[in-house]
Amino acid sequence: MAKKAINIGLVGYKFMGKAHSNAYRQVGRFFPELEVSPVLKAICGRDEQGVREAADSLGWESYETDWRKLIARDDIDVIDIATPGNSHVDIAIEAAKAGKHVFCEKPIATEAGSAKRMFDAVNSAGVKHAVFFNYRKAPAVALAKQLIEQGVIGDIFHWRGTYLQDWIVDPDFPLVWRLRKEVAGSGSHGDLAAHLIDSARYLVGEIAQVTGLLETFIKDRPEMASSAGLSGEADLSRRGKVTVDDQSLFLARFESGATGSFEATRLAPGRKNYNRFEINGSKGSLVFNMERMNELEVYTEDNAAGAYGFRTIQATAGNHPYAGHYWPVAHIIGYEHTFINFVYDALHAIANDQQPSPNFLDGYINNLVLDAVERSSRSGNWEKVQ
Ligand code: SOE
Repeated sequence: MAKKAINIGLVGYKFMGKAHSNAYRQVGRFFPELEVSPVLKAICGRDEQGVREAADSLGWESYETDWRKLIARDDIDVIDIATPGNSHVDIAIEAAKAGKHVFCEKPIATEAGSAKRMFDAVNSAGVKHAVFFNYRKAPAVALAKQLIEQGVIGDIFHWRGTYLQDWIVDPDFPLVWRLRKEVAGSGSHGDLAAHLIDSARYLVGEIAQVTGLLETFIKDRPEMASSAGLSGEADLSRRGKVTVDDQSLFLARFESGATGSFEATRLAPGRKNYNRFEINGSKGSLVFNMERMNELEVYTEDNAAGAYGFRTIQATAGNHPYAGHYWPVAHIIGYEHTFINFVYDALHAIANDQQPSPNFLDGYINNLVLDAVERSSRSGNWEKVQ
């Protein structure tokens, strides 16, 4: 019997637009049990030539150059927001008012006030909503969650998260949108520490208070001549002030009593997408590193005497989350599969009239933590996560 179609309208066609498009195209092939069939109905972007080429290359039936027109179409069921951060709130609120389900890239907003308005809008419209904290959907991270829930590492003492990149260590790398506060809201903080906060909330629990700093080391950069995603062509004749952090560094107390350290930076030469966490508990430890995304390192005290040490689990077997949908054990999967897994979970939830997870409440709490750290970086004090 033909599956019910669910028509997607995607706003944004660059890096995340490409990752999301691939996920909608592939999800039915790897998750045949998904009750609905996503249709790549329309992709939207301001630059007509760019979005037309994207529609062709990414497999969309049509394209729009105005997101309001996309939202007004009655052949769209889900609006997926994959644009820079400052545009999320207006698109999400209009989409919710039009009765569309709303998916949105992380962080959902540039500050918690807008995130709250987005959460209220989807709630009052009674639509489903999801935020693309995709690392929860890596098999090794979902396995870590299962092991913690089974009590394998006991009660958690410490969370230690680091998200290190190095793509702007060149002082002549231009002021792309991720480096402009009015567009991105913050630098490494909202872009990378947001992921650490989400993983910590998913695996350890809610964060009660934080103290930290945001630092900008390279204070000015060339203006942009042209840009796409993480790359950008510099106009070396014009330099502008950098308005976002290069590094975010903070401590946290969890409501559980556990403590945490978080570091995000884009100035760590050699670290390309080093999203790593270590969790220490009363009976063992877990380590994940996105640069080795199929592996989970597990240490438990019950190793045979003398044979102690971290074990490296290949989270690619049929009994590991998501992994059985792809290839035989140890044939490994990649970054794009975290988005396919995400889209499966979100559309499966909608098909069963459930809220996806993570959703705009997770997005709102994430922005509350981000804002608390920003307050602390100004006050020098511990700040509560309101
Ligand atoms: C750039 O820092 C980036 O693409 C982030 O924006 C993504 O959220 C992260 O998953 C990979 O790095």
